[in-house]
Amino acid sequence: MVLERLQQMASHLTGQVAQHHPFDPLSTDEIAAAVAIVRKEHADLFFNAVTLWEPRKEDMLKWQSSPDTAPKPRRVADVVAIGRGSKVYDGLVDLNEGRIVQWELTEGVQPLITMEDLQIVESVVRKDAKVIEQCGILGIPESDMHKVYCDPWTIGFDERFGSGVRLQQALMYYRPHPDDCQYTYPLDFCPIYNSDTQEIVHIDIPKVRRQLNQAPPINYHAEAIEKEGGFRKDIKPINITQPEGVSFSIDGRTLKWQNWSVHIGFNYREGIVLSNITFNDKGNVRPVFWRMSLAEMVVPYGNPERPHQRKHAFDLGEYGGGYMTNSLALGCDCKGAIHYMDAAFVNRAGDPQTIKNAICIHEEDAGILFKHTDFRDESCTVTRARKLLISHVFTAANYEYCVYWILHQDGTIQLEIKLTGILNTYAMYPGESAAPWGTEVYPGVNAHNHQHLFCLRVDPNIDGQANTIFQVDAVAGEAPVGSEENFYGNAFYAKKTKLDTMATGMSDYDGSTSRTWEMANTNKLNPYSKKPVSYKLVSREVPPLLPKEGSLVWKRAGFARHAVHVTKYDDEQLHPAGRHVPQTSGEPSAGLPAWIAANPTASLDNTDVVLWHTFGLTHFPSPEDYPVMPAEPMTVLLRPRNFFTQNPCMDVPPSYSSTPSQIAEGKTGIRGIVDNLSRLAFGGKVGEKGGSGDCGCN
Ligand SMILES: *[C@@H]1O[C@H](CO)[C@@H](O)[C@H](O)[C@H]1NC(C)=O
Ligand SMILES: *[C@@H]1O[C@H](CO)[C@@H](O)[C@H](O)[C@H]1NC(C)=O
Ligand SMILES: *[C@@H]1O[C@H](CO)[C@@H](O)[C@H](O)[C@H]1NC(C)=O
Ligand SMILES: *[C@@H]1O[C@H](CO)[C@@H](O)[C@H](O)[C@H]1NC(C)=O
Ligand SMILES: [Cu+2]
Repeated sequence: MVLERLQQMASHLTGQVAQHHPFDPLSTDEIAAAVAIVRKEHADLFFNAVTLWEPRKEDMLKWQSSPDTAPKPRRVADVVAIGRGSKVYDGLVDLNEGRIVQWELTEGVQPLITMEDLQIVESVVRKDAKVIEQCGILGIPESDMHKVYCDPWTIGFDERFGSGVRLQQALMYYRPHPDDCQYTYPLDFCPIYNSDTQEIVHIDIPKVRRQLNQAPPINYHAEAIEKEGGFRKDIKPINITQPEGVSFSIDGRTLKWQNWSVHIGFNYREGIVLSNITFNDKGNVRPVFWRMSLAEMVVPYGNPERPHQRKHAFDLGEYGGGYMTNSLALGCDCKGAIHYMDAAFVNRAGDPQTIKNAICIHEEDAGILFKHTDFRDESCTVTRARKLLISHVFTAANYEYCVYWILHQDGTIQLEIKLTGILNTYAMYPGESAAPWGTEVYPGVNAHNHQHLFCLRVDPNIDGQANTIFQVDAVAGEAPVGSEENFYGNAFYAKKTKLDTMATGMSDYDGSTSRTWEMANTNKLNPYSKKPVSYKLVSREVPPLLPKEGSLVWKRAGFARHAVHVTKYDDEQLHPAGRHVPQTSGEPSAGLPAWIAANPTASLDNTDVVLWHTFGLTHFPSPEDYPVMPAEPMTVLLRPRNFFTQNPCMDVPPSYSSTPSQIAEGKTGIRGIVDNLSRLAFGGKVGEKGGSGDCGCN
């Protein structure tokens, strides 16, 4: 009977499997099938992740070049399951064949903490006698335990407990009223929770106690603002109208827009994954990037008092940027004509789950694309830009991360991340100074210094897989003033340094040389510049990892030691802090440092390489960040350099264009139509202050 059902499911699935593009995330049916196949052989497990095991690049390239004769890469599920006694199983399930192809018990690791793992902790904490006792010491009676909350974090690594048992640390808070912001009322102790036995196994209690904050609540929700005098009334609506719809199309999960083509994937860990990014250059479809994602991040906090050293969440590797993703709403998260994509995951029990509207795709006006006026005669060309955004937003306990992958018409790809949400906070005792490791952002609320360091993984495919990475520095000519080569001393140039082996393929940021990195195809020169076709990584928010060499964070977050690491491509290398991140000791460092150590002499010259870029910001909190932070943006650009033979977007229709001859023949110049280009703000007549004219432009 069971077998029959499985066979039915399998034949139904074979049809399904055939339809998918090999890069598509697993569908809910495929997740259910993978779970059923695992269950057939292994009972009594709960599921941590069932996600697409991406096709091997070699197979994918073969299929791409001869889709009719080469086999289409199979659909394979990458499974992480947890058994009794914190036993971790890593497996692969071939969905085409309906069988397990790999199944291993992995010792000494802990897979990431899911939302379900997190949800349980609060109820356990509230009932725990020792926690109740600690709350009592801070002035919270047992009858108020329902007002006690916790943000369960991964424990990071605590040398007292190691990595054999699955643990979380509960950052404790209090809400006088359910609608109050708990971060105003942090509690000073930190229970440690065992996920396996679902009990509190230890409580870290500071030497100096900090009583419950007595400051009045400060909140940001609408009800609170109404009570504080209400909202400002001087905001007029801005309506976005796209009367003819959008300028992009989507076939399966492949998006086409303005010469770009990109496959949009999604997984529980990285969130959005962009694959097979190509640019149609006058009919010639040119590969640009094979795969791009946010692969990891770490948020180290800078307060040395124990146990705050444990606060350094790897939000992707320890929680999953996909698992924590929000369902997006029109007019709130994105505005205009939107296309959404859902995301499918497994839950603990093995059932498929869907997050509706996890990805938002839309266009926005992007200001001037290019413009030039001939100052002699008012002839002018001005063209407006638009951009296409592929975005998702995830909530990591107190923080929100808004991730925007942006395509531009000039061939640029931009990754913008906005940080918002709420600061992580800690309690203070009377007279305590938060400085220098934190800031008192509200009476009695200490927000610790911290960094947000993101790791962007870029697999370049600049006119092919054989690429080379150069560090580029703007430097003065070496020869001294008065020398023959540099007599006036004004010489400067772009100094290129090849990152040529794994051991030397790393580079720090240097703002003083406007350092950038070039991903180049040295086999192909631009016919004009005679320079290799390339894409340049421009990133200016690149703080060094502040936890010192040899520190716990330095050991665990090896990827963050340098702004750029380059590795030789390996299908297995997706997670720069390791496949299973929670409770790693960093001894030895997993991920990038291990890969480099294993293959130090591997050449990175003119071969298939991957660039890992760590960027972000160092956050010294301030009262303006409280009780909710206005979004702070950060940007990374990937710009074509010597890739095209001219500005690639001159065929975007201009808003206004005239030539000197047309002006000479009487066409109105740009100054003549100035007031006609847009509706003026105050609706008056042309020529008057605040005049209005009909739009003379496109
Ligand atoms: C990558 O995209 C190009 C079109 O832009 C397409 O021809 C090719 O088949 C795609 N490759 C894969 C593996 O989907
Ligand atoms: C603008 O949008 C608002 C809110 O969506 C709507 O109520 C209003 O009618 C719109 N106005 C126009 C002119 O389309
Ligand atoms: C962009 O694509 C269009 C066709 O969609 C083509 O006419 C145009 O030449 C392309 N532009 C560039 C710069 O390749
Ligand atoms: C600009 O607007 C004025 C008044 O509405 C009109 O007389 C003039 O012809 C317009 N110019 C153009 C170039 O459309
Ligand atoms: Cu911050």
